[in-house]
Amino acid sequence: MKALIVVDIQNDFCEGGSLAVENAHKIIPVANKVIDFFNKNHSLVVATKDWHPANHKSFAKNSSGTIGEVGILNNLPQVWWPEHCIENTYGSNFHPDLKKIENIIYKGTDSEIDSYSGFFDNGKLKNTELLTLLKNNHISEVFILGLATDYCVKHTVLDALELGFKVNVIEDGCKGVNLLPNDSENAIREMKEKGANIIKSDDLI
Ligand code: VGL
Ligand code: ZN
Repeated sequence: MKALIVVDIQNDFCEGGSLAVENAHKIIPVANKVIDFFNKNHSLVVATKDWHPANHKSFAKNSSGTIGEVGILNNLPQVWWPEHCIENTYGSNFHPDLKKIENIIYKGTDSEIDSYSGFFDNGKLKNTELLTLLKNNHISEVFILGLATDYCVKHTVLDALELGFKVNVIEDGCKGVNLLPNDSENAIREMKEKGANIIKSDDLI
């Protein structure tokens, strides 16, 4: 069985948001088309939400860091981010044009550690409900799109591969942060090298 994983298409990662990804809005019609396709086929659709408490230590201001620079959090390298996706705020809502998704996985809820992957936090200390949901639905193959290519999409894809899923990345359904100009390109290359199929939404539908 196949599932679609829609990663973090939330207001703060879109135009006008506090951690806006360039051209993020361009993936919304792609995401909606693919969501429709999975719904029509009665396949599982699940969305992740980056969901931080206001005191989350990945926020530069909570760790005396500088936005965009790398420090250490919980013994792991940590990019210091602007405040984003604070639980129950406008910024953490899904983009208003995104089709409704019933299954939602929350990540980044522990203030002490960041969580890019939809499966585990960055230290792999705790897991979300995502793997259980996929197992309960007998899923062996996943299709992944969303924001951001170079962080949450990449880490979700790499964990899905390690967990033994067949993984397809819908490239036109992803956009990246690109702190360095080639970050998204490099992320796509790394996902491909580690076994992900890089596809276009038109290949699917
Ligand atoms: C993300 C940076 C910080 C993402 C989340 O969704 O890719 N990036 N938190
Ligand atoms: Zn975050």
